[in-house]
Amino acid sequence: MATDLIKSSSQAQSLGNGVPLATGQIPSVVAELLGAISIIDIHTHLFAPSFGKLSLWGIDELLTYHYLEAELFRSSSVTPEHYWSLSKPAQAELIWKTLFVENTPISEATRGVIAVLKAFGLPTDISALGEARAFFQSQTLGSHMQRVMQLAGIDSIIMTNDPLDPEEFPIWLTGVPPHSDFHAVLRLDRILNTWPDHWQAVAAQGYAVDASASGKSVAEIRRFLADWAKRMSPVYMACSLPDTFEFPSDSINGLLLRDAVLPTCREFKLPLSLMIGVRKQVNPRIRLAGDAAGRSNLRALESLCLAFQDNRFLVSVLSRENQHELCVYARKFSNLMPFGCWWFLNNASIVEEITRERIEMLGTSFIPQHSDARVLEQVIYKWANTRRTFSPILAENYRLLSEDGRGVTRADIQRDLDRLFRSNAESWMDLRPRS
Ligand code: RAT
Ligand code: ZN
Repeated sequence: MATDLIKSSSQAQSLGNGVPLATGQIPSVVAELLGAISIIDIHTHLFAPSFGKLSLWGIDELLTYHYLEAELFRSSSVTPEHYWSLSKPAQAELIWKTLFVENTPISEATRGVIAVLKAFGLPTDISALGEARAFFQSQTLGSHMQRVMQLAGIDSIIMTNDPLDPEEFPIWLTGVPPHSDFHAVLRLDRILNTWPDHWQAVAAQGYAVDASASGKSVAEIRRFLADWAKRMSPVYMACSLPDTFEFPSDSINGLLLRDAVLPTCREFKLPLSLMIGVRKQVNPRIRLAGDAAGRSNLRALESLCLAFQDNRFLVSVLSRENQHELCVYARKFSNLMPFGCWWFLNNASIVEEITRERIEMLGTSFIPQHSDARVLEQVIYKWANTRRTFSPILAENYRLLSEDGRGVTRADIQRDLDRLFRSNAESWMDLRPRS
């Protein structure tokens, strides 16, 4: 054992792992190690292949991503109603023509499609759609998925699984075979946010609940959550919450959170992911693209972290204005793990700002990013963008540290990247393959 340690430390020395880097070397070493690390993607909307048509991939799905649909309606006179009446290939063609042919694809979401085409060696010019379609049609999902994950530099994909989604829950009831790269998450939005619209779906699964969550409903919802936790083996439970979220609260949301969700998380030793600040359907005409963002009062989060110290909270906030407060709360509560630059924040300029303040305030004790991918190949561009934005920020912090008197080694950088992109997630979630 001792000899092994001596051997590995001398190997490290000979690889330069233990020698402080010259400040000029730091950026390239950070870029190299960040390029090589295999990342755990802690929040996506992707599905393992066994979920069949819920697993989205290919050029038509990429082009009809709701981030691009929102952009379509800004650059085309097509009405949402007409757009929704089209077939998926026709929708994809309209978005291609509008955003990629008639306009230059310089937005984050349009550039992403270009980066995916390039990653597969496909043309990116105006005539590319036909060739891209032929390419994706010739792929088989299993091997294509492996290639995509390798190109993205990720090895674990954490899904979003809704036990009340009419298309998804029957698949779980027939049995989902474990997949070594995919992990489940028990998503609670329909239960916590829109109980009056969904209690009947819970009742239809055999639980004695009512519209106002009264009487034995809470106990029954706990039984529902426990049954689904056993069925899915989730790595955490999750809910997105409006900017108006309050806690404590006498609302159904507050009651179910306190008396059903948090106790079940404790029972199954699961963190709860709260994604706070979404304003759902401010423009329902554009469907999934119709949600917006709002600043939240994070005193609600303070109350949760303080009152439930045996629960762990993975938290992302959608408003730029809430980011600094989130870091402050993470400094107060070790049961709070900030994660990701969510949705409208996942743009280089904002990611840069958020990441800088997180490093300055939290060191490496946060999870910098998740992809939120809905279409498989999106992980390629989203993680490339994260690496591209993150690398100079980390290098800059190491340069400052070196100048302040503490040399930085390759081993330091490797350890920090491991923590940020892997072990912070691994220590909060059980990512062992389920049997
Ligand atoms: O980023 C998105 O795709 C959003 O539509 C949401 O799905 C969000 O990420 C969420 O998980 O609620
Ligand atoms: Zn999401």
